[in-house]
Amino acid sequence: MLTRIDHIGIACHDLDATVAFYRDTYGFTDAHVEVNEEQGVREAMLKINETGDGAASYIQLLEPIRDDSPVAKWLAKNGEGVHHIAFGTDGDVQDEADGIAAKGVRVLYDAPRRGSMGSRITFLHPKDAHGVLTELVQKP
Ligand code: MC0
Repeated sequence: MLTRIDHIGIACHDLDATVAFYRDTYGFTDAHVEVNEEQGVREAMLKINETGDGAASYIQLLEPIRDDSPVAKWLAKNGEGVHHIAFGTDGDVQDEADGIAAKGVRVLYDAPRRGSMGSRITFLHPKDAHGVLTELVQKP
């Protein structure tokens, strides 16, 4: 079952400056930063709150590290802003994806890939989700 908004992904040109904006403007200070080579990003997860299932919600800031990465491509076309929404599942993310695929939505990966903080992730095609790139997340 999808139980929460795990994170909102926001594309940015300068990760450090954008983290500073979220820290100074909103007071979000709990930041986890990592590089995801496969996805072509350096990213920061800013924790917002704990949720009832013991997980949390995050703002995810994404800076491309390669010109051919999805985020670089998206930034070149749209500029900075909301890139995707991610729903968290309390079960197996592949089972969740299979159930959604059975409803006619394209799942972008054959098998889950590594996401932030050791999570297992997959994506749904934005053209099948009313224009929203949608990620499914299973916490480790
Ligand atoms: C592209 N489109 C989007 C979009 N990206 N629409 C809404 N939101 C987005 N983020 C639209 C384009 O405007 C275009 O529409 C159509 O989809 C095809 O886009 P494209 O520019 O030709 O790009 P493609 O087809 O090469 O790739 C799009 C696709 C790709 C969604 C398949 O971006 C992808 O594989 N994304 C999943 C991986 C990803 O985004 N990784 C970065 C976050 P028109 O109407 O112009 O044809 S990594 C992450 O988030 C990890 C670290 C984590 O959470 O742990």
